[in-house]
Amino acid sequence: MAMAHGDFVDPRLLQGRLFAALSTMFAGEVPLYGGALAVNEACNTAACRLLAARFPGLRTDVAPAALGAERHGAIRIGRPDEYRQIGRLFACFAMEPHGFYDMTSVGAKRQPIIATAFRSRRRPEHRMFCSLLVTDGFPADVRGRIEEVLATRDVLGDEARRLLDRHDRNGGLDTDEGAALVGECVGRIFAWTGRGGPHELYRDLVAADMRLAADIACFPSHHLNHLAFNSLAIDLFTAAMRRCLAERDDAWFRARAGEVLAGLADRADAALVRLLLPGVPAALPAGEAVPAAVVEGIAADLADRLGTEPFALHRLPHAGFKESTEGPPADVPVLLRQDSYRALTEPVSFHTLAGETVAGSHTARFGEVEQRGYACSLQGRAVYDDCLARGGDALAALGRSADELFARGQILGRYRPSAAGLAARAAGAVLPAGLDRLLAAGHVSREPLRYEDFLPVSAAGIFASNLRQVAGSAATAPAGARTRGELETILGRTIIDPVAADTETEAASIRETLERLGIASADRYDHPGRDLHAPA
Ligand code: OOG
Ligand code: NI
Repeated sequence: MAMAHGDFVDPRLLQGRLFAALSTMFAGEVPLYGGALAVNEACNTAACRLLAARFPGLRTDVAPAALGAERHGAIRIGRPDEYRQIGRLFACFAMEPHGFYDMTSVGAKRQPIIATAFRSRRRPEHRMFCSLLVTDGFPADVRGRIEEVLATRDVLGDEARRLLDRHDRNGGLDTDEGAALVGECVGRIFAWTGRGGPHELYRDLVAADMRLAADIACFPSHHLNHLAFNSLAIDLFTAAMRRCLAERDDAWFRARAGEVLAGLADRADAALVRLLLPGVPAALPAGEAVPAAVVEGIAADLADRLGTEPFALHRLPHAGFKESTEGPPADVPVLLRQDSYRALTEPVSFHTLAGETVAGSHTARFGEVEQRGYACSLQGRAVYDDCLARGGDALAALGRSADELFARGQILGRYRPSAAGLAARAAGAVLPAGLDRLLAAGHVSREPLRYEDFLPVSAAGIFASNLRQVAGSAATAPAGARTRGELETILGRTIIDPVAADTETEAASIRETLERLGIASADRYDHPGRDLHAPA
């Protein structure tokens, strides 16, 4: 669509173009990424067939974002001023910093970085997790060498700098400028160059188990280290990847796929279907038990498909699949679950300080998949974090379904007056006070919010697994707690607190619901999650 000069291109449109271009770029750089994407599509299709069998008549073709285009990437940055520029860059794509992640203090798998993730506030189908190296726990000489190398590079380049200035001056970019900026992103800023150096520093950092610092300081771009996509059934994807990478055989996969799909059929209530397929209508067709033969048929069709040549991913360079899935277990549908194939060892042409070329390799870029769950309330999140800290066995304290999680005050939701509630109000009926009673009487409905952010402990697990780095070594010792304020100063703007934002979304929806039902005392509602210690 042509635009008159001076008209701005919609930054959300530009965001879609950026991530489509990044996906094409990454598939070109890493063949295994394209292969894994195809595996994910096959698995999501099987999950949709299962859901359509569970709710006959359900249309599963209404949520293209959930089914295919949702992505998050990650980059790692060396200098604070680079980090600030990247914040300005993502603002051109309507992506704002959400959440502060201090990875210097996440226990055994800690890493010397702090981070935020850029995304849109509403409909955040694209995200970029941006890490900043913090070197103050490093030995002074190492730190000096890293800073010296970082000081000389120019990742952004003149053209992107010019476009950012124009964006900030004019309040937007026109179509050509937007296309040019996307071109700089995939052609330069986030691209893998296959070049690195100085080799002396790289060698010493890797020898000192400081691979993350090497990945940042010894390469000329903020190269995308992974681009994760969205799974509707992550255990199915994981099993499929093990099969396609020839870690497991066809018979194993058939049995495992049947098991995963049967579990999904058991757990798929209306809230879960709407979580997985955000576009489907709120009123679902009546559910039916899915016969075992149907589940087996779907699993068999998927297995047949994965047995064909395009899915023979073991023929591509790869380093196997990660040993365990990060996040809550399969039957606790909160926050997010993530898994990945391990980082590939890729050839790099290093330069030395004397300007010679040395052939070497680097192991950092990997492939990730994720499945998102419900957004936790502060209380729910505290239960989850507590479980992690204690080794995970207390997860029984978290509900297994949206109803259970709401009843325990562990997730957040969006409330609406129902048609029946509005009709009762119009007829002059006196409605019961209290959300619980309004919900029970069918005057109000609610739907869980989706978790749209990241988990520091999971992220640390992903880092550690892919860098093959036994973190927590002296080299990465934290130099004291880091703060969100520190990163906000670097960015020159505030970082949105996602839990606070979701909590406010819930509160606002409750206020509006009560108002529309003519219940005035909006500030005195009995919030269903107020009593933390309510029995399950
Ligand atoms: C980022 C790791 C964080 C996630 O999904 O938690 C992340 C990195 O490895 O640079 O992407
Ligand atoms: Ni990730």
